[in-house]
Amino acid sequence: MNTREQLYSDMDPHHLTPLWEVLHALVPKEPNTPCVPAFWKYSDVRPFLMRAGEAITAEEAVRRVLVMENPALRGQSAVTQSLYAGLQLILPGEVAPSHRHTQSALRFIVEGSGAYTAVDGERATMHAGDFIITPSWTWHDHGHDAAGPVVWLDGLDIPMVRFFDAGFAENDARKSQAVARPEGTSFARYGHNMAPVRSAAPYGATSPIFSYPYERSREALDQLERSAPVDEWDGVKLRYVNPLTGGWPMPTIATFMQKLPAGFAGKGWRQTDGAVYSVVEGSGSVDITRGERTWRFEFGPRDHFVVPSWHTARLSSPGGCVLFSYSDRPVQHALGIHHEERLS
Ligand code: 1HN
Repeated sequence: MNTREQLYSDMDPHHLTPLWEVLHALVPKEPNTPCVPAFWKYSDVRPFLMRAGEAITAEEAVRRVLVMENPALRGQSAVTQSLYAGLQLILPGEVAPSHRHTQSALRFIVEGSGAYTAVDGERATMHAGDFIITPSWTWHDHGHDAAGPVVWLDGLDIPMVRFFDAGFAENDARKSQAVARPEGTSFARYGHNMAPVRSAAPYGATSPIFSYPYERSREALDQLERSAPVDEWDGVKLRYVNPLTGGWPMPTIATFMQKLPAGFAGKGWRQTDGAVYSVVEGSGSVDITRGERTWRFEFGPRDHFVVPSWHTARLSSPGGCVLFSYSDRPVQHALGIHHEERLS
Protein backbone atom coordinates (compact mmCIF):
# COMPACT_ATOMS: atom_id res chain seq x y z
CA MET A 1 0.00 0.00 0.00
CA ASN A 2 1.34 3.44 -0.85
CA THR A 3 1.26 6.46 1.47
CA ARG A 4 -2.13 7.68 0.29
CA GLU A 5 -3.83 4.31 0.37
CA GLN A 6 -2.44 3.74 3.85
CA LEU A 7 -3.83 7.11 4.96
CA TYR A 8 -7.27 6.34 3.48
CA SER A 9 -7.52 2.96 5.12
CA ASP A 10 -6.23 4.18 8.50
CA MET A 11 -8.72 7.03 8.73
CA ASP A 12 -11.67 5.15 7.27
CA PRO A 13 -12.77 3.71 10.66
CA HIS A 14 -12.89 7.30 11.93
CA HIS A 15 -15.42 8.18 9.22
CA LEU A 16 -13.00 10.44 7.42
CA THR A 17 -12.57 10.57 3.68
CA PRO A 18 -10.31 12.64 1.38
CA LEU A 19 -12.18 15.40 -0.43
CA TRP A 20 -9.70 15.40 -3.32
CA GLU A 21 -10.93 12.00 -4.44
CA VAL A 22 -14.53 13.20 -4.82
CA LEU A 23 -14.26 16.94 -5.44
CA HIS A 24 -14.89 16.74 -9.19
CA ALA A 25 -18.07 14.72 -8.63
CA LEU A 26 -19.27 16.99 -5.81
CA VAL A 27 -18.89 20.13 -7.88
CA PRO A 28 -19.53 19.09 -11.49
CA LYS A 29 -18.89 21.50 -14.36
CA GLU A 30 -22.58 21.37 -15.14
CA PRO A 31 -25.64 19.61 -13.72
CA ASN A 32 -25.21 15.89 -13.94
CA THR A 33 -28.57 14.45 -12.92
CA PRO A 34 -28.97 10.72 -12.45
CA CYS A 35 -32.54 11.11 -13.77
CA VAL A 36 -33.41 9.99 -17.26
CA PRO A 37 -36.17 11.12 -19.61
CA ALA A 38 -39.22 8.92 -19.20
CA PHE A 39 -42.64 8.52 -20.78
CA TRP A 40 -45.86 6.93 -19.55
CA LYS A 41 -48.42 6.30 -22.26
CA TYR A 42 -51.89 6.53 -20.79
CA SER A 43 -53.12 3.54 -22.79
CA ASP A 44 -50.42 1.48 -21.04
CA VAL A 45 -51.07 2.88 -17.56
CA ARG A 46 -54.88 2.97 -17.53
CA PRO A 47 -55.42 -0.82 -17.51
CA PHE A 48 -53.18 -1.09 -14.44
CA LEU A 49 -55.10 1.70 -12.75
CA MET A 50 -58.40 -0.08 -13.42
CA ARG A 51 -56.94 -3.35 -12.12
CA ALA A 52 -55.85 -1.48 -9.00
CA GLY A 53 -59.49 -0.38 -8.75
CA GLU A 54 -60.47 -4.04 -8.52
CA ALA A 55 -57.58 -5.06 -6.28
CA ILE A 56 -58.06 -2.51 -3.48
CA THR A 57 -60.56 0.12 -2.39
CA ALA A 58 -59.57 3.77 -2.06
CA GLU A 59 -60.27 3.57 1.66
CA GLU A 60 -58.10 0.51 2.25
CA ALA A 61 -55.29 1.95 0.15
CA VAL A 62 -55.77 5.36 1.84
CA ARG A 63 -54.61 6.73 -1.52
CA ARG A 64 -54.95 4.39 -4.52
CA VAL A 65 -52.06 5.65 -6.60
CA LEU A 66 -49.65 4.21 -9.13
CA VAL A 67 -46.39 6.04 -8.59
CA MET A 68 -44.54 7.12 -11.73
CA GLU A 69 -40.93 6.44 -10.82
CA ASN A 70 -38.01 7.75 -12.76
CA PRO A 71 -36.45 4.59 -14.30
CA ALA A 72 -33.09 5.66 -12.86
CA LEU A 73 -34.53 6.19 -9.35
CA ARG A 74 -36.55 3.03 -8.85
CA GLY A 75 -37.65 2.40 -5.27
CA GLN A 76 -37.44 6.05 -4.26
CA SER A 77 -40.96 7.17 -5.23
CA ALA A 78 -39.35 10.00 -7.17
CA VAL A 79 -39.92 11.20 -10.72
CA THR A 80 -37.03 13.65 -10.39
CA GLN A 81 -34.59 14.09 -7.50
CA SER A 82 -36.94 16.63 -5.90
CA LEU A 83 -40.43 15.69 -7.08
CA TYR A 84 -42.98 12.92 -6.84
CA ALA A 85 -45.60 12.02 -9.46
CA GLY A 86 -48.43 9.51 -9.32
CA LEU A 87 -51.77 8.75 -10.91
CA GLN A 88 -54.64 8.40 -8.46
CA LEU A 89 -57.94 6.63 -9.13
CA ILE A 90 -61.21 7.12 -7.33
CA LEU A 91 -64.40 5.25 -8.22
CA PRO A 92 -68.01 6.27 -7.63
CA GLY A 93 -69.04 5.94 -3.99
CA GLU A 94 -65.49 5.83 -2.67
CA VAL A 95 -63.76 7.96 -0.07
CA ALA A 96 -60.03 8.52 0.39
CA PRO A 97 -59.89 9.32 4.11
CA SER A 98 -58.91 12.66 5.60
CA HIS A 99 -55.32 13.25 6.67
CA ARG A 100 -52.70 15.98 6.58
CA HIS A 101 -48.98 16.23 6.06
CA THR A 102 -46.28 18.83 5.61
CA GLN A 103 -45.74 17.76 2.01
CA SER A 104 -47.65 19.96 -0.44
CA ALA A 105 -49.67 18.38 -3.22
CA LEU A 106 -51.07 19.40 -6.55
CA ARG A 107 -53.80 17.51 -8.38
CA PHE A 108 -54.11 17.80 -12.11
CA ILE A 109 -57.29 16.15 -13.33
CA VAL A 110 -56.59 13.70 -16.14
CA GLU A 111 -59.80 11.73 -16.73
CA GLY A 112 -63.42 11.98 -15.69
CA SER A 113 -65.26 14.49 -13.57
CA GLY A 114 -67.47 14.80 -10.55
CA ALA A 115 -65.12 13.57 -7.85
CA TYR A 116 -64.14 16.14 -5.26
CA THR A 117 -61.26 16.93 -3.00
CA ALA A 118 -61.93 18.73 0.26
CA VAL A 119 -59.37 21.11 1.73
CA ASP A 120 -60.06 22.59 5.15
CA GLY A 121 -63.80 21.99 4.84
CA GLU A 122 -64.22 23.33 1.32
CA ARG A 123 -64.81 20.96 -1.57
CA ALA A 124 -63.55 21.42 -5.10
CA THR A 125 -65.31 19.37 -7.77
CA MET A 126 -62.88 17.96 -10.31
CA HIS A 127 -63.06 18.44 -14.08
CA ALA A 128 -60.42 17.34 -16.56
CA GLY A 129 -57.69 19.97 -16.83
CA ASP A 130 -58.33 21.61 -13.45
CA PHE A 131 -55.28 22.33 -11.29
CA ILE A 132 -56.06 21.84 -7.59
CA ILE A 133 -53.79 22.53 -4.61
CA THR A 134 -53.56 20.87 -1.21
CA PRO A 135 -51.47 23.27 0.91
CA SER A 136 -48.99 21.92 3.44
CA TRP A 137 -50.57 20.68 6.69
CA THR A 138 -54.19 21.11 5.59
CA TRP A 139 -56.72 18.34 6.17
CA HIS A 140 -57.73 16.76 2.89
CA ASP A 141 -59.92 13.91 1.75
CA HIS A 142 -61.25 12.90 -1.63
CA GLY A 143 -64.64 11.48 -2.54
CA HIS A 144 -66.78 10.68 -5.55
CA ASP A 145 -70.57 10.87 -5.61
CA ALA A 146 -70.94 11.07 -9.40
CA ALA A 147 -70.38 8.53 -12.21
CA GLY A 148 -67.36 6.89 -13.83
CA PRO A 149 -63.75 6.60 -12.78
CA VAL A 150 -61.83 9.79 -12.02
CA VAL A 151 -58.05 9.86 -12.42
CA TRP A 152 -55.71 12.66 -11.52
CA LEU A 153 -52.01 13.37 -11.49
CA ASP A 154 -50.62 13.91 -7.99
CA GLY A 155 -47.52 16.10 -7.87
CA LEU A 156 -45.87 16.37 -4.48
CA ASP A 157 -42.63 17.71 -3.01
CA ILE A 158 -42.05 14.41 -1.17
CA PRO A 159 -38.37 13.92 -2.09
CA MET A 160 -37.62 17.53 -1.14
CA VAL A 161 -39.28 17.26 2.26
CA ARG A 162 -37.53 13.91 2.79
CA PHE A 163 -34.20 15.53 1.90
CA PHE A 164 -34.77 18.13 4.62
CA ASP A 165 -36.03 15.49 7.08
CA ALA A 166 -38.97 17.77 7.72
CA GLY A 167 -41.99 15.53 7.16
CA PHE A 168 -44.90 15.20 9.60
CA ALA A 169 -48.23 13.50 8.98
CA GLU A 170 -51.43 12.88 10.90
CA ASN A 171 -54.63 10.93 10.27
CA ASP A 172 -57.92 12.67 10.89
CA ALA A 173 -60.44 11.22 13.35
CA ARG A 174 -63.06 11.79 10.63
CA LYS A 175 -63.19 9.81 7.39
CA SER A 176 -64.45 12.84 5.45
CA GLN A 177 -64.42 16.42 6.57
CA ALA A 178 -67.69 18.16 7.25
CA VAL A 179 -68.44 20.81 4.65
CA ALA A 180 -67.64 24.14 6.30
CA ARG A 181 -68.14 26.51 3.36
CA PRO A 182 -69.98 26.23 0.07
CA GLU A 183 -67.89 25.16 -2.89
CA GLY A 184 -66.44 28.13 -4.77
CA THR A 185 -66.00 30.38 -1.73
CA SER A 186 -62.22 30.55 -2.11
CA PHE A 187 -62.48 31.20 -5.83
CA ALA A 188 -64.99 33.99 -5.25
CA ARG A 189 -62.66 35.57 -2.70
CA TYR A 190 -59.40 35.24 -4.56
CA GLY A 191 -60.06 34.11 -8.14
CA HIS A 192 -61.21 37.32 -9.80
CA ASN A 193 -58.23 39.66 -9.48
CA MET A 194 -59.69 40.87 -6.22
CA ALA A 195 -59.09 39.90 -2.59
CA PRO A 196 -60.76 40.40 0.77
CA VAL A 197 -59.95 43.80 2.26
CA ARG A 198 -59.08 42.59 5.74
CA SER A 199 -57.59 39.15 5.72
CA ALA A 200 -54.12 37.71 5.73
CA ALA A 201 -53.03 34.88 3.46
CA PRO A 202 -54.98 31.90 4.84
CA TYR A 203 -52.35 29.34 3.79
CA GLY A 204 -49.14 31.30 4.21
CA ALA A 205 -46.93 30.99 1.14
CA THR A 206 -49.47 28.79 -0.65
CA SER A 207 -52.19 30.21 -2.89
CA PRO A 208 -55.61 30.69 -1.26
CA ILE A 209 -57.20 29.36 -4.48
CA PHE A 210 -57.73 25.59 -4.21
CA SER A 211 -58.84 25.03 -7.76
CA TYR A 212 -57.73 26.76 -10.95
CA PRO A 213 -60.40 25.70 -13.46
CA TYR A 214 -59.25 24.51 -16.87
CA GLU A 215 -61.91 26.59 -18.58
CA ARG A 216 -60.19 29.80 -17.49
CA SER A 217 -56.66 28.68 -18.33
CA ARG A 218 -57.74 27.39 -21.71
CA GLU A 219 -59.58 30.61 -22.54
CA ALA A 220 -56.47 32.67 -21.76
CA LEU A 221 -54.24 30.47 -23.93
CA ASP A 222 -56.74 30.51 -26.82
CA GLN A 223 -56.96 34.27 -26.80
CA LEU A 224 -53.20 34.73 -26.57
CA GLU A 225 -52.65 32.32 -29.43
CA ARG A 226 -54.81 34.61 -31.58
CA SER A 227 -53.69 37.97 -30.27
CA ALA A 228 -50.06 37.83 -29.16
CA PRO A 229 -46.70 36.63 -30.51
CA VAL A 230 -46.08 32.92 -30.03
CA ASP A 231 -42.84 32.14 -28.17
CA GLU A 232 -40.48 30.14 -30.37
CA TRP A 233 -39.50 27.80 -27.53
CA ASP A 234 -42.66 27.51 -25.44
CA GLY A 235 -45.56 28.33 -27.76
CA VAL A 236 -48.09 30.15 -25.61
CA LYS A 237 -47.08 29.42 -22.01
CA LEU A 238 -48.40 30.86 -18.77
CA ARG A 239 -47.46 30.16 -15.19
CA TYR A 240 -50.08 29.79 -12.49
CA VAL A 241 -49.86 32.44 -9.77
CA ASN A 242 -50.72 32.99 -6.15
CA PRO A 243 -53.07 35.97 -6.55
CA LEU A 244 -51.98 37.46 -3.22
CA THR A 245 -48.30 37.61 -4.14
CA GLY A 246 -48.00 37.22 -7.90
CA GLY A 247 -45.53 34.45 -7.06
CA TRP A 248 -45.79 30.70 -7.49
CA PRO A 249 -48.99 29.09 -6.25
CA MET A 250 -47.03 26.65 -4.07
CA PRO A 251 -43.80 27.41 -2.22
CA THR A 252 -42.05 24.33 -3.57
CA ILE A 253 -43.71 23.66 -6.94
CA ALA A 254 -44.14 25.81 -10.04
CA THR A 255 -47.02 24.97 -12.39
CA PHE A 256 -47.53 25.93 -16.00
CA MET A 257 -49.95 25.48 -18.84
CA GLN A 258 -49.01 25.98 -22.45
CA LYS A 259 -50.59 25.70 -25.86
CA LEU A 260 -48.58 24.74 -28.90
CA PRO A 261 -50.37 26.10 -31.97
CA ALA A 262 -50.95 23.73 -34.90
CA GLY A 263 -47.74 23.45 -36.90
CA PHE A 264 -45.52 24.44 -33.97
CA ALA A 265 -41.91 23.22 -34.28
CA GLY A 266 -40.19 24.61 -31.22
CA LYS A 267 -36.58 25.54 -30.61
CA GLY A 268 -34.55 23.73 -27.97
CA TRP A 269 -33.99 24.82 -24.39
CA ARG A 270 -32.62 23.45 -21.16
CA GLN A 271 -33.21 24.40 -17.55
CA THR A 272 -31.97 23.23 -14.20
CA ASP A 273 -35.49 22.43 -13.04
CA GLY A 274 -36.56 19.06 -14.35
CA ALA A 275 -40.25 19.10 -15.25
CA VAL A 276 -43.15 16.65 -15.36
CA TYR A 277 -45.64 17.09 -18.20
CA SER A 278 -49.26 16.00 -18.47
CA VAL A 279 -50.79 16.17 -21.95
CA VAL A 280 -54.22 17.73 -21.72
CA GLU A 281 -55.40 17.84 -25.32
CA GLY A 282 -53.99 17.21 -28.76
CA SER A 283 -50.79 15.48 -29.70
CA GLY A 284 -47.19 16.16 -30.56
CA SER A 285 -43.69 15.08 -29.80
CA VAL A 286 -40.79 15.99 -27.58
CA ASP A 287 -37.13 15.40 -28.38
CA ILE A 288 -34.92 15.30 -25.32
CA THR A 289 -31.16 15.33 -25.79
CA ARG A 290 -28.27 14.92 -23.46
CA GLY A 291 -24.79 14.53 -24.89
CA GLU A 292 -24.94 11.97 -27.66
CA ARG A 293 -28.30 10.54 -26.67
CA THR A 294 -31.74 11.63 -27.82
CA TRP A 295 -35.09 10.36 -26.63
CA ARG A 296 -38.20 11.03 -28.70
CA PHE A 297 -41.65 10.67 -27.19
CA GLU A 298 -44.78 10.91 -29.37
CA PHE A 299 -47.50 12.02 -27.01
CA GLY A 300 -51.27 12.20 -27.01
CA PRO A 301 -53.96 13.11 -24.47
CA ARG A 302 -53.32 11.98 -20.85
CA ASP A 303 -49.76 10.81 -21.54
CA HIS A 304 -47.05 11.88 -19.08
CA PHE A 305 -43.37 12.53 -19.52
CA VAL A 306 -40.45 13.96 -17.63
CA VAL A 307 -37.70 16.25 -18.92
CA PRO A 308 -34.81 15.99 -16.42
CA SER A 309 -32.57 18.86 -15.36
CA TRP A 310 -30.21 20.25 -18.00
CA HIS A 311 -31.51 18.01 -20.77
CA THR A 312 -32.24 19.89 -23.99
CA ALA A 313 -35.89 19.60 -25.01
CA ARG A 314 -37.77 20.55 -28.18
CA LEU A 315 -41.53 20.41 -28.55
CA SER A 316 -43.42 19.95 -31.81
CA SER A 317 -47.09 19.66 -32.57
CA PRO A 318 -48.45 19.35 -36.11
CA GLY A 319 -52.06 19.53 -34.92
CA GLY A 320 -51.71 21.70 -31.80
CA CYS A 321 -51.87 20.63 -28.17
CA VAL A 322 -52.17 21.78 -24.56
CA LEU A 323 -49.63 20.74 -21.90
CA PHE A 324 -49.63 21.12 -18.13
CA SER A 325 -46.27 20.92 -16.34
CA TYR A 326 -44.68 21.32 -12.92
CA SER A 327 -41.18 21.67 -11.53
CA ASP A 328 -39.20 22.70 -8.43
CA ARG A 329 -38.41 26.15 -9.85
CA PRO A 330 -39.65 28.15 -6.81
CA VAL A 331 -37.00 26.49 -4.67
CA GLN A 332 -34.27 27.01 -7.24
CA HIS A 333 -35.31 30.67 -7.54
CA ALA A 334 -35.24 31.08 -3.77
CA LEU A 335 -31.71 29.66 -3.73
CA GLY A 336 -30.63 31.74 -6.72
CA ILE A 337 -29.50 28.64 -8.63
CA HIS A 338 -32.03 28.39 -11.45
CA HIS A 339 -30.42 28.40 -14.88
CA GLU A 340 -31.97 28.41 -18.30
CA GLU A 341 -30.45 28.30 -21.75
CA ARG A 342 -32.43 28.83 -24.95
CA LEU A 343 -30.89 27.61 -28.19
CA SER A 344 -31.37 29.75 -31.25
C1 1HN B 1 -51.22 11.94 -0.50
O1 1HN B 1 -51.67 12.39 0.67
C2 1HN B 1 -52.05 11.99 -1.61
O2 1HN B 1 -53.76 13.15 -0.49
C3 1HN B 1 -51.59 11.52 -2.83
O3 1HN B 1 -54.21 12.30 -2.40
C4 1HN B 1 -50.33 11.00 -2.96
C5 1HN B 1 -48.23 10.39 -1.96
C6 1HN B 1 -47.43 10.29 -0.88
C7 1HN B 1 -47.84 10.76 0.34
C8 1HN B 1 -49.09 11.33 0.48
C9 1HN B 1 -53.44 12.52 -1.49
C10 1HN B 1 -49.49 10.93 -1.85
C11 1HN B 1 -49.93 11.41 -0.61
